[in-house]
Amino acid sequence: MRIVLICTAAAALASVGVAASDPPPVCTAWMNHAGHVWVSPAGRGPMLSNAYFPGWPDGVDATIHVRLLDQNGDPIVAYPAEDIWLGAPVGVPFAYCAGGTVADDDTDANGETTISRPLRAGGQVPPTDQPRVFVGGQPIAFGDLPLTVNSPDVNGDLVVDLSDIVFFTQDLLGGGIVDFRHDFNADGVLNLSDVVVLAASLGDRCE
Ligand SMILES: [Ca+2]
Ligand SMILES: [Ca+2]
Repeated sequence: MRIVLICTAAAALASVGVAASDPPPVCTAWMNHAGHVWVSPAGRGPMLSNAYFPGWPDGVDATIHVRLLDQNGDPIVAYPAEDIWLGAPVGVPFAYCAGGTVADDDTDANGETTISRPLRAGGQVPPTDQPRVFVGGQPIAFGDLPLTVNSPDVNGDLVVDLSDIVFFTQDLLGGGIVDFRHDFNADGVLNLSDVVVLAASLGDRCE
């Protein structure tokens, strides 16, 4: 039987009169380093544990860590990986394949797991937004995740095809202003390195 875990902010519970002595499960997500990844529906992009960050040519570990504790502060062990995934708030143009952004493993003895594998996804999480971890379908209330995402699937329909290339051409001819959505390696330049990613990803779709 699948457990449904509702991780609700304590402040929100207080507002509806739930006693402070009966706190909700505490679900936390964090990253030890900010980073950037490009993603494709086929999972062709880099691992979060080897993400891009300006000035760090060897990559950074932008793994997302998740910890689930119950009302008593004890770890929630073996919570299923497929019920923990990375998404984004409403309005952020980030799309993902079914199961394409789930946790690496079920939660361990400390109630912890990670999200580090290449995401099977498309669209963007621009610097003005942040992704969000969902547990049992509910967004984790407390989580600061400085991760940006872009994709050769620019329009986020989870297929990389000619309709996406149109956007690239627009950006390339746009007067030298690098559009975030096509600077796949986050180096502030739109050049052959980014073209290579787009070309290699043509035809990618969810499996
Ligand atoms: Ca597309
Ligand atoms: Ca670039």
